[in-house]
Amino acid sequence: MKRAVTIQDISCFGKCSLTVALPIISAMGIETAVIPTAVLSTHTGGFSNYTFRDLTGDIPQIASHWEQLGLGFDAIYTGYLGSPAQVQIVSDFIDTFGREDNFIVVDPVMGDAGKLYAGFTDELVSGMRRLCTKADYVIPNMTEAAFLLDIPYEESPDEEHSRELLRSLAELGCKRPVLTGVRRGYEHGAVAYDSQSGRYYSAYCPHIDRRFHGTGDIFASVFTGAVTLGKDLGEALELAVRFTSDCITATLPHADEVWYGSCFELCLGDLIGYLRR
Ligand code: PXL
Repeated sequence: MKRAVTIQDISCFGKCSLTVALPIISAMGIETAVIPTAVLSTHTGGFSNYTFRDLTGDIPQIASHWEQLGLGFDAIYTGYLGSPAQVQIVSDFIDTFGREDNFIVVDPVMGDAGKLYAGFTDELVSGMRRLCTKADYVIPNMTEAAFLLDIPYEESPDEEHSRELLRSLAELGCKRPVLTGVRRGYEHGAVAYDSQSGRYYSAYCPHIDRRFHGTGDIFASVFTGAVTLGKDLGEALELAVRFTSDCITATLPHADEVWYGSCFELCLGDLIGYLRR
């Protein structure tokens, strides 16, 4: 059985980060270990007065216990990290547990719609930029790509411009950047670039003009699961775009009630079905 570890926060209410990654990667038939980086009462998008318990100090202790146990992982997937110090500790974790035959996925979770999430600073952006150079796959949205590249945010670039962004991300040291939120006419999707082979990949689905919280985490979780199962970059991209689109579609009838996340639970059966085909 394949084994992944995902390192990100638990938002106790509001579906994102670990409460999305753990069920999705597990449903894909992969043993999923977790390192919670912080416990929040809710995610930070649209809520105020949320609690935030920082667990940075626990990460090296968990890592050292796992080292004593001789544990290894086929994939290491990092998401929302709450402080520059935490980014550094996660980077150390990658140094310890990264191997020739496993791979690292960094989702540089920092913002959306052109803005950084609450509490995020330039220092965190610089830390994330360094972390990305350790990854085999980096999965920014357009906002995160703009901050990583230090260029103005552009909402939905076309495929040609998004290829330029991919090449710039590769120049920063991201081996295989995957960019989400790309438009092609009435379609919406993601593009990717393998800087070693020089090949580009893209996958699209019909555009739905609604945003739901946590869809980036859904995309990154499915993508990570797919590459952990041995799918190639193109197949992983297709599956992640398709499942994220399924989740958005399933959420539309409930859109007014569920501004805190998308109804991915309704689609997990289909995800398992896609993998059996
Ligand atoms: O979905 C990304 C995310 C993860 N974790 C926390 C967040 C967000 C986005 O707002 O606030 C705590």
